[in-house]
Amino acid sequence: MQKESCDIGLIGLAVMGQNLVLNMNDHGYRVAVFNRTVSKVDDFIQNEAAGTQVVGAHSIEELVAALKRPRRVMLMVKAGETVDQMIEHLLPHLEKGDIIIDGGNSHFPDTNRRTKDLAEKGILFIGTGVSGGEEGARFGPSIMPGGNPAAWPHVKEIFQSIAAKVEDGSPCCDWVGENGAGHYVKMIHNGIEYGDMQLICEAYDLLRAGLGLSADELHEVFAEWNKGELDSYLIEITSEIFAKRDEDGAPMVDKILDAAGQKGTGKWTGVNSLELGVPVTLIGEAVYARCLSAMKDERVAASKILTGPKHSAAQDRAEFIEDVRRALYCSKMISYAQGYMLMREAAKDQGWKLNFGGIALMWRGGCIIRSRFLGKIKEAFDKNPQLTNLLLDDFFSRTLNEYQASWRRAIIKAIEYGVPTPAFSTALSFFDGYRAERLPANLLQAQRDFFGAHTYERVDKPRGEFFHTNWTGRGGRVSSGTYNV
Ligand code: NBP
Repeated sequence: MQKESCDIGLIGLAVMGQNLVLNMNDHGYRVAVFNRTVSKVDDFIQNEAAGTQVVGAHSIEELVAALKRPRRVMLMVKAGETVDQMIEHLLPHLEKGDIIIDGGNSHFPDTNRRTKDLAEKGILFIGTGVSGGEEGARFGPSIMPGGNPAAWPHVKEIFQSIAAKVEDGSPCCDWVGENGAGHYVKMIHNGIEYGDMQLICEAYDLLRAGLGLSADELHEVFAEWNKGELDSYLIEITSEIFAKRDEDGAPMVDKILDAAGQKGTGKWTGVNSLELGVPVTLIGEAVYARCLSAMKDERVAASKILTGPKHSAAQDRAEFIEDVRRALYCSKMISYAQGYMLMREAAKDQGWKLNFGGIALMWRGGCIIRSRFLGKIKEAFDKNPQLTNLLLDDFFSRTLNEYQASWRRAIIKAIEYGVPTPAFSTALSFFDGYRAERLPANLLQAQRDFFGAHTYERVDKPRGEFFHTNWTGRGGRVSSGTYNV
């Protein structure tokens, strides 16, 4: 192997790593590769990478020696401790100014820590989200890099050339921000992905319950939806899933056990929303829906004991399908608005300057949540970069106001049918809560003050003045602190 001849090194030859390497190779970059199970290096070079200029290395030392300086090494390995171990293995072979890129789904606090620790050693670290699955990695993913800004000029050209491009040719990749900002935005992307998928599943369940649609009919409905406002990768693949048959000719979707898996990014989003006090209810419900689905045996036992309502089919087929479509679209708007609320709060908390329109553009192509709808989010932030909430943008508010009757009808039907629609329902509750001038929290404050002397503010006094009432006549004069956590 010729020394210092490769543009970039990549460690981790599973599905994402292999496809990213081939993508980089297509764009004229010479890539050196290494994998913990070294036999996979030779296997890759002899098969998928045969005829390319990809170079196989049998040790980290060999990989590093093959790289031009400053060296760029990308990790595409399992997130967590593995990334720290790989960094430890790499460090003795690197020198100041070299760049390590973690392209896995790392948790952003880890990326904050790694960026700082490596900067102290003179190594420039990038933590980047990569989305789009196997096909995205191969032909153009969405790439969300953050970390040490000094590293960005060294990887910008490679990343933007291999990334997906939107209609006008803009790459779905730009600098997100310092430290863990890239992985944070990828986490929100994945959380939103959980939400989108759950919404589609609820639409499917409602259409089955209300109209008894067959897989072929569902294929048609989703294909039709994909031609309009809901045009997106997830609606498109859902339509294709309904068309797929098993070997015996039965719809493949009916052969799959209804117990969902998850790898943690949705949960991280939910936990972060609780930590920052932002009501990201839809993603939370989407995570819980997966948890409930996974309790398969318990549900089967419960189904023998707990009964649901009896119901008849929906009366008007076209109207029902349109109600469900609009419920899905409105709920999706709420989910993205909640995701953006969380990003805004995290940016404040972490000192990141996030470009919200730019993030929508990065998600516009290549990634799993890519959709026509993201163009609307980009437009909203282009019109007003200081927009406090997406729901207040003209397009969003107009659509929600116009579609809400359908959205409410769809949820009423779900309740009548006994079909669980946690995401549709929480979205509508959020909408009704967010637009409420007055919520029942006055009573809640009274309760808190009653039992714990937690104090309350009054409608007839300035904000920030706190009062305590001796509700029973038996309390003392001392109240609790007025801090919020
Ligand atoms: P996996 O997440 O399945 O990781 C497999 C790779 O990690 C293999 O190269 C494996 O080496 C290596 N690895 C493991 Br596992 N433990 C290791 C250790 N202790 N030391 C060194 N290497 C180790 O692969 P993937 O699905 O391609 O994903 C790679 C990263 O990209 C992950 O962080 C994932 O979350 C993220 N991601 C995945 C997708 C997707 O659609 N799959 C999309 C976006 C992001 P081995 O061959 O020796 O076992």
